[in-house]
Amino acid sequence: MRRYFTTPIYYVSDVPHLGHAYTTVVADAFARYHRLRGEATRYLTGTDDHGQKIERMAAAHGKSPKGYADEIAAAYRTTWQTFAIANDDFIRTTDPDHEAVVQELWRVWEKNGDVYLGHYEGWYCVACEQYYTEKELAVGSVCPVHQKPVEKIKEESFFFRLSAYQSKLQEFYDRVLRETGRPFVEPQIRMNEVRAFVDAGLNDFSASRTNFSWGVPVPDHPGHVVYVWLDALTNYYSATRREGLQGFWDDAVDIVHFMGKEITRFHAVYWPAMLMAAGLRPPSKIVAHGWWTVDGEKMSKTRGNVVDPNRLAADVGADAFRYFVLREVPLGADGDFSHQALLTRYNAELANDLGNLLNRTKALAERTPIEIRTSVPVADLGAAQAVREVDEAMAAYAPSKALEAIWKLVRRGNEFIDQASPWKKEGQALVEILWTVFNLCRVVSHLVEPFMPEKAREMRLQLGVASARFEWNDPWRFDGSFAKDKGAPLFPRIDEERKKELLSRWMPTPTPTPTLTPLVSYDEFSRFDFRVGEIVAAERIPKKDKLLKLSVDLGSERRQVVAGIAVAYGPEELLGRRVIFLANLKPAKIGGVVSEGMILAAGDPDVVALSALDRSCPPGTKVR
Ligand code: ME8
Repeated sequence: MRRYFTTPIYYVSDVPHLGHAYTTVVADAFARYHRLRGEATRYLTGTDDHGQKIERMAAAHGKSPKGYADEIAAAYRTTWQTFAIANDDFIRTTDPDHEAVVQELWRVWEKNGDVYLGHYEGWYCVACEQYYTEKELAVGSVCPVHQKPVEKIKEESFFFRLSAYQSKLQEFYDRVLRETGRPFVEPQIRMNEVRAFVDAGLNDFSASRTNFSWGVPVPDHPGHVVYVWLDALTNYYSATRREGLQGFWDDAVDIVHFMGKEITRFHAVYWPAMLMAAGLRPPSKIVAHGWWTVDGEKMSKTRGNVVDPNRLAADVGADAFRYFVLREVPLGADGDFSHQALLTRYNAELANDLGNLLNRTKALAERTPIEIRTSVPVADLGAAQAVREVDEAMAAYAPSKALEAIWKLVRRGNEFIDQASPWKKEGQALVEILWTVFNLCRVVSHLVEPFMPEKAREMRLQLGVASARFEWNDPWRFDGSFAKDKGAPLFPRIDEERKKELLSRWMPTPTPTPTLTPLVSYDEFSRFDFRVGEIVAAERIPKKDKLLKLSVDLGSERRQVVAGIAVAYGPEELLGRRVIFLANLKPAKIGGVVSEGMILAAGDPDVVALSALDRSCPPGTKVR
């Protein structure tokens, strides 16, 4: 069967982090696994270049949206190279052929009455690129996801007639379950959520924007750009319209979209409806994985705990990262990324179990001056069983289980060496033992390939079987011979000293609590005029790495302020934030720029968090 795997196309708002690397590694493991089994497989990833968020972010960096998107998209491409991601294509929503397909679908939807013109009024969160109803907002009328102020927007807007697709979607979900025995959305818990959402009745959603222009123009309606999610979701289809792939979407292809659970609804409800409305088949499967926290905390720039996969790759190797994230958390469950756990698994499972198996095998061969070639049938130590278990696990979207099955085989190999005592044997008995452990290593090298492609290749090089063919359904069979030259260890052990060094580099150091300063009277305190201020503009100050120039709205006036927060915050994150502002601080020049006031922030000497209000109140409101 032909297979088509995709990741979300990532926003070009920032460079890739742990979460993006995770999804991309997961999808890569599936694509590589199916290729290994000889199935025709395509794998697509890319970037989501459009939308108001990107437009604003680019402006805050003083760049054009396209120029800014180009830089971040390049960082994505480089990162995927580092992680040996074997994608066949990299799509960007600014690719002209993608834009043309979005417009083509739009025309079909409009002709059939699936998009129509109306008015939209609602609360918009730019960070989510999503409208919220009054009810959905969090305490203080802020975005429930970002806790940032939302914007009230009323605009002429096209709508997508999602309401017409309720029963079609319900029937579709039922059909997938009936025909495949598995839910359309995996894991089941996410299917249940989607089903409940659809069963509750679907509303038409806003399908175009008029308040900004960074998007695909709506055909024949100047001033409207296509809603960024309609544009983005279409990527999976538009990529199959590229040269040589005509008809790909119509074929009996297994189309599987991987993503984080937070965007399941877009993929499991909007996307199939969009396709149905265009007379195209829906995808086969949505796989929604869980959410990573880091050392028990939400990952955020403000906390300074965003995990940079490139740094980990440089320190312990890209394949060790791939192995860890795939093995540590069952796909679908939320997970905590613990740096300590990464090192523990590295030493126990990669250096010890797998690395040692190969080292011992090579050492045995070195001490034994015979050619390791045999046609004598010897027991496969469970290799065929491991292959079956990997198949079952991958069919159930459980890569962590596949790795467990492979590790059972690796440990069996180590036990076999212990029990067979090759150092006491000679002649044919010795050849058989050696052949068995070599062959086991060879099988393992193929089984780990989807998960650790570079180390798998290195293993085969060291075994002298780099170009040997592997029969997935007859894994133990091998007619060639093995090489005996000893290579470098696959996974050098990380000793205590290095462990400490790595952990101190990876984990942000907590700031010590300063001792409290002497008491002040209320009179002294009341001389400070604190106000609610809204940050309405933010930019970097050339050659001053720590400083940002802000414009703060105090209701009756605007102030220019220089704030030493550039290490913790990028300018784009600050727009629209309401902070506590000291309004009667004497103006002073900071970094050569006049500053008229001060925003309050936590952290000394380095800022770690900005002050905030837990409910929305207008700029200028007195704070006491
Ligand atoms: O949502 N844990 O892009 P995005 C696990 N452009 N996965 C995480 C994660 C975390 N903490 N953080 C991010 C978008 N991810 C849209 C998608 S698709 C047509 C458009 C991963 O840059 C996860 O895959 O915000 C999540 O779904 C994705 O990054 C969101 O990436």
